[in-house]
Amino acid sequence: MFDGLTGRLGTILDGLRKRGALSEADVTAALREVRIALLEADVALPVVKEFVATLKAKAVGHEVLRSVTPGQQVIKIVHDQLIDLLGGDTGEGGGVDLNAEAPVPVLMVGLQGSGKTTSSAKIALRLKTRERKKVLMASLDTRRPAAQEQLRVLGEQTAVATLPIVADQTPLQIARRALDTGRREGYDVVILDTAGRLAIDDALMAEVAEVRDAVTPHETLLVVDAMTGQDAVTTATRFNAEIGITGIVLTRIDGDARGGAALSMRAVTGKPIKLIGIGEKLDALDGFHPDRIANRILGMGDVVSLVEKAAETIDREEAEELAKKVQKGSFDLEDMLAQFRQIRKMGGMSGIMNLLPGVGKIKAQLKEANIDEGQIRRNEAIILSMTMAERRNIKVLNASRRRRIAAGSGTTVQEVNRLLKQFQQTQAMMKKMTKLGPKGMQRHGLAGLMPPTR
Ligand SMILES: Nc1nc2c(ncn2[C@@H]2O[C@H](COP(=O)(O)OP(=O)(O)O)[C@@H](O)[C@H]2O)c(=O)[nH]1
Ligand SMILES: [Mg+2]
Repeated sequence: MFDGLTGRLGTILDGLRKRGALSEADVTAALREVRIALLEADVALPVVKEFVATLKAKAVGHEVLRSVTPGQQVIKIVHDQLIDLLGGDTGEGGGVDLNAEAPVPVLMVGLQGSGKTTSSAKIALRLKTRERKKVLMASLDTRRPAAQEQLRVLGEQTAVATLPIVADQTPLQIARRALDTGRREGYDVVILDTAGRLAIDDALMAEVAEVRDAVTPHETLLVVDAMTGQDAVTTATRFNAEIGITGIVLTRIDGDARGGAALSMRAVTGKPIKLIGIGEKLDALDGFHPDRIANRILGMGDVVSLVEKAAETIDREEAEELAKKVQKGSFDLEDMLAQFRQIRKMGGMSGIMNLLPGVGKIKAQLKEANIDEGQIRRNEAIILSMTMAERRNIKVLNASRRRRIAAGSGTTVQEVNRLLKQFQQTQAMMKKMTKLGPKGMQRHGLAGLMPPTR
C-alpha cells in the first residue's frame, strides 16, 4: 500500500530536512513535488489542490521557517495534514458501530465482486472474537445461484451462524426473516449481505433501498475495491447520494500500490473508511487508523500495528511489555531472545517487513542479510547459554565468559561477539527511534533489528 507515494514523499521530505534553513521558495518547490506525488498516487485532483493549499498556508508561516528545525516542522505539518485527510485521529480505528438496540442490523452494499460477502464474514469473525458478539449472517443475494451457499460456507469456516436458506424468497423476505430470527434467538448483530451489480443501475438501487426501508440498518457499509482507484470514490459518492451510507469498507488494499481511493475517499464522500480488507483470508481485515497510515506513508513505519500483530501471535502482555521497553530504551538480551522467538512464530521476516519503517530500504537490506532461521536459532542458543545476570547486563561478558557461552551453545566466540554487537546496535537504534522520531530510524537502517549472518 502507498509504495510509490512513500518513496516520493520520503525523498522530498528528506531533501527538506537536510537543509539547515528553509526559504519560502524551498517550501514552495517541495510542495510542487508533493502535488505531483499525490497525483501519481491517483488522488482526486480537487483533494490534491486543497491538500497542498492548506499545507502551504501552514508551512510558510514565519514560526516554521525561523524555527531551529524547519524541515522537521514541515514534515510534522505534512503528517498532521495527512491524518486530517484520512479522516482525523479518532483513536478508535473505525470498526462497526454497535451502539444500538440488539439485534443491530448491519447492511452490506456495493458492486458485484467488491468483496461484500467476504467482508461480511470477516466482520462477523472480528465482532465474534474481539467483542464476543453473537452474530447472524444472511445472504440476500438471490441473483447468483451460489451466493447464499458461499455465505453459508464462510459461516462454517468462521463458526458464525447463517440464516437457513429457504428457496424462492425475495431479498426483502430474507431480510425480515433474518431480523425476526435475530430477535427471537437473541443475536447481538445481524449482517445482511446484499446482491451487487456490475455497475450502478436503478434496479440495484431500488432493491437496496427497499431492504434499507424495511430493516432501518444501524450501519450501512459500502464495500468498494481499492484497486479501482477513483472509480471506487465515484461509486461511494453515488451510493451515498442514493442510499445513504454510514461508512466504507475498502477491500484489496493488499493489491493497491497507489492508495488513491484510500486518500480521496473521506474528502470526496464525507464518509469514514471504517475497515480495510488486506487479503483473501478471513482474518485479513483491519481497522482504519489514519494516524498509523500517515506514519506508514511517511515511512515512519507502523510500529503499533507491528506490536499488535505480534500480540495476536504471542502473548498480548508480552507484546505490551516489549513495546514499553522499546519506548523506554530498557531493552536487554532477554527481550531480544523473546524477539527472536516472535520472529519465528510470526512466520519469518517477510510478514512483519511491511510494517517496519523504510520498507524499501529494509527489503534491500534483508536480501543482503539473507536471514535464515538457522541463524536465529543459533542466536537463541547463545542467549540461552548465558546466565540471567549476563542477559540483563552484557558489560560483565569478559573473554572467558564469552568462551564459555560459545562452547555451551555450540557456536564460536566470533558468533557470540557478533550477536552482542548486533544487540548494542539494536539498543542504540531503539533509543534513536524514540528520540529522533520517524526518520531517525529509517536512516539508521534496520540492520540492528536483524540477526547477524555469515
Ligand atoms: N486480495 C484480496 N481479495 C479480496 C479481499 N476482499 C475480497 N477479496 C476477494 O474478492 C473476491 C470477491 O469477493 P466476494 O466477497 O465474493 O464479492 P461480492 O461479490 O461483493 O460478494 C473473492 O475472491 C475474495 O476472496 C481483500 O481485501 N483482498
Ligand atoms: Mg456476494
